[in-house]
This record gives sequence, C-alpha cells and structure tokens, in this order.
Amino acid sequence: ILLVGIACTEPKKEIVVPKTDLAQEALIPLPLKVIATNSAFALDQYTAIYTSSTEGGIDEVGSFLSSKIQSKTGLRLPVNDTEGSTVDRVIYINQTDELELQENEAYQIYITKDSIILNAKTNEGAFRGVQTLRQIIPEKSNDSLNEHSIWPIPSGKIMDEPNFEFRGVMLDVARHFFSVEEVKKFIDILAYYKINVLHMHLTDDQGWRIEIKSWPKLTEVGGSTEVGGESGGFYTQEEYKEIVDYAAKHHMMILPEVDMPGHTNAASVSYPFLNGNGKSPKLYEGTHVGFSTFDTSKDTVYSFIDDVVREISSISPSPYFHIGGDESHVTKKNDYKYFVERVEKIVQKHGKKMIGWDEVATANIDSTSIAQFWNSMDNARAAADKGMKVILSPAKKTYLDMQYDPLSEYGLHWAAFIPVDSAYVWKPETYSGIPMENILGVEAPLWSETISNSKELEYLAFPRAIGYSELSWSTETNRDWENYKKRLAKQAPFLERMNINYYPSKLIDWE
Ligand code: TNX
Repeated sequence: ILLVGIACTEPKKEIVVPKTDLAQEALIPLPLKVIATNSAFALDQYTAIYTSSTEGGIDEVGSFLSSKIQSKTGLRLPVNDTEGSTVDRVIYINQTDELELQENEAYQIYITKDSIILNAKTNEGAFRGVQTLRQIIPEKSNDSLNEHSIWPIPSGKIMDEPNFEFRGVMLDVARHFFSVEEVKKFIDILAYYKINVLHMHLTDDQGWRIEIKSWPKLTEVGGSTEVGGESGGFYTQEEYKEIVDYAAKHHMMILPEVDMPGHTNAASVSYPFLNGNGKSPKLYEGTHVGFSTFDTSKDTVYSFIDDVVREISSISPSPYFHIGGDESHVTKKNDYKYFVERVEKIVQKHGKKMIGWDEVATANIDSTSIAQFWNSMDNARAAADKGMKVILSPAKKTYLDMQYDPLSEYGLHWAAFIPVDSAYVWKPETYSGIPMENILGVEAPLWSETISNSKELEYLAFPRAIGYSELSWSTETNRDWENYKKRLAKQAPFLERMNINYYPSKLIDWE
C-alpha cells in the first residue's frame, strides 16, 4: 500500500536554496548558542505550521506565528490543517518536558532544509522562540532561485534561555495618558524583543488613570487632567482587562502600580480626607515631585487602599502589586515606614507580592517583597540584606525618559544624558554589588512628563529599550557593544515597517 502511495505521488520538485550563515543573523537579544549549518529552509506557500496540541495555548502560539509571517511576507500558512495536500515543508512547534535547558522560557530551534522544529517546555518558551524565528525570516523574498518566491531561513540550531526572569519596561500613563491602542502598539514591539513585563505607573500627582468602582471620583476628578493641562483620561476596568489580555497573548505581564503615600495629589483632590500635607489639594498640571502625601494615621485611608488593591488585584493576573513608595518627601520618616508596613499586609491579603521603589527597603518588610532600585544603592543593598529580590532600574543607566544627548528632543537629564551606547554598556550582574541570586531582573522606566503620544514615546523608548532586552536576556559573555551595534543597525527595516518613530542615533550605521 505504501509503495502504491508513493508511486501515485508526483515526485516533488527540488527546491533550490542559497548558502546561509545562521550565526551572522542580527538577532536581538542574542541567544545563548547559535550553530550554523549553512543551508536553508525555504519558507514559501507550501509551508504549514503544526503544533504538538490543538489546545492549551500552544496552538495560539502557532496562530501568532502564522499571522506575523503573513504581515511580513504575505504568505498565509495554515495552522494544524489536516488536509495538508500541498504541504512540502513544516514548522513544528512542540511542547516537551524533555529539554536540556532549565528555565521556564527556554526553547530550542532546529532548522534543516525540510523542517523547522521549535521545542519548548512551556507556551512562554515557545512564544519566545517564535520571536527568534520572526527575526530570521528575511524582509525580502528570493525570487530568482525557483519558479516561485521563497524566504530562505538559515539552517542550524539555536539553544536559548533568559539570563533574568524579569525583563521589564515601565510606562507612566499618569503624567500623560496613553490610549489602549497606544499601549498595544508598544506591547507589539516590546514582545518582539522578548520583554515580558510592562509595568504601568497608573497614578501620580497629575492623574489617576484606572477606574475604581467603589471610589468613582478618582477618575471623574483625578483623571480629568494631565501635565500641561490637557484633558487626561483613564482606563475603565474593561479597558484595563483588554490591555492585560492583549499582553497575555504576548506572554507579557502587566504590573500595576498605585504610587503612595507620596505622588498622591490626584487621589487627594478627588477625596480630600486622604490628604496628609496640611494644604487643600488642587488639580496639578506641573512637573514637580515630592509635595503630596496621604494621611498615614487614619484607618479610613487604609480602608480606601484596601478597596483599591482589591479591585485592581481582581482584574490583574500579575503575582505582584507595585505600591510606589518613592519620593515621599513630606511624609515623616516613621509615618512612611508605618505606612509601607501596613500597606504590605493589605497587598499580601489580596494574594499579591509587594513591589516598591527602593525607599520601601527602609521599612521593616518581608523578604518576599521586592525593591526596585532606581536611585539609592544603600536602599538596594538594605533590601538584599533582608533577603529581598531587587529589580534593577538605575536612573543613570535605564531611565528611558533621559535625553540621549543635549540636542535630542523630549526627555529630562537630571540623572544623566543616556546615549545608546551608555544605555547598553554596563553590567546588571555587577552594577549594584548585589549578589546575582537577589537580582530578579532589569526594568527600564519611561516617565512621561515630556511626552504625550506614541510618536514621542517611541522616540525615547527606541532603540534603547532594545538594548535593555539584551541586557536582561543574554548572558554577560554574549554581550558586546561593537557586535550589538551592527545587529541594532539591522533593526531599521522592522522598526520602519512597524511605523516606529525611533531615535536615529548617529552612533549607529542604520541600514
Ligand atoms: C523620579 S524615579 C521619579 C518620577 C519622575 C522621574 C523623572 C521615581 C521613582 N520617581 O516621579 O517622573 O524621576 O525622571
């Protein structure tokens, strides 16, 4: 029967592929290991995608790949199509418990002339591997070797896993509000570079940006304006869930932050009983910091916080809740500590681990809480001494709102000017002196005092955020500025196709 089957099938036409070098591909972040075998897989209209299961989410990773291949090449690859009559080559996405690499997000890709096999332990791992695949599909097809167009994918083997599990970017939607569509566009690009956390700074002196059903004035009043006096805005809980779901499809966590006890003017204008700075609060459209505080002595303030943490936690799958805690300059030291300790309990009661800016380490908090190092090395060390994990966001190196140089548009420079090389050339592993086992990862915050739309956001975020993805994913031995610079130059066609207004730094020979 087999013989008959073979006899009846027309002999397949040999596909001609060019010579390639997988090790020379402009991958960012650079994978752990890349081995080239110098042939190619011909991605074409006769290619199909299969996944090891048609449920459980791995199938969605397959569909995601198919849709991205379509937008890049125009090809429509079927996913788990059982007809398969015109299929010559397959991309197989395989969930397997037997992977040599250990990390949750680990994956391996084997590319030969006939197949691409992507092995991963988890859907996250498969999704990260899909980003690698997207990066090695050429922007242009080869139309001269065969009768039809092929997109030759260099053959070889990739073994990869992240150096840090937390690879974040923060967006301040409080100083200026960003719409759901703007946030989604940002997620699209970050996911391509394997960023897995988008921290949203949801509240500050100038605005409260998330609906709290039990305290409606927070958004009615506190969400009504922004820096510069524009009309502000806020996310309804439905809209916030839409962002969370969109991020989840990109295997990215949305980390919510409600900044307190300082940075709370917008909340106090909405409900003046919250206020603890002795003045009568008014809507604020300027850019000063450190003038506001909650009244840390009132039980009603903690009941309010309980409601806020409960409502947000109920629509937030993130295991973390960020309480801010920075620059509370008008809160007395002891009041500040008391406040942080009490709010930590509220966060834990709602099933979350607390994250706070590095000042929270001055309070007597749990080793399960996490400090985000932005300014004080002493606070970061104190956190590590308590056994806490630390997220590295040193302002001098990772603040996306710092100007590139004195001539670049947008941004501030109180911490430093951060050109593209300075943003990349430092070592998260040793920068803070904190032991590796205490470092959860790296996050680059984008404060929005000077930016108010996608165009301006992209100018500050890109290309620097791409470098932070490599600093948090790739190992120290695999990172090198001269080599990175060449790979970064090759991101231009992708960024342009995605309509990203990146800063065309002169340090890079953009292609
Ligand atoms: C410091 S970083 C702040 C923010 C500002 C930022 C501007 C931090 C925890 N607080 O409130 O937006 O500087 O660069």
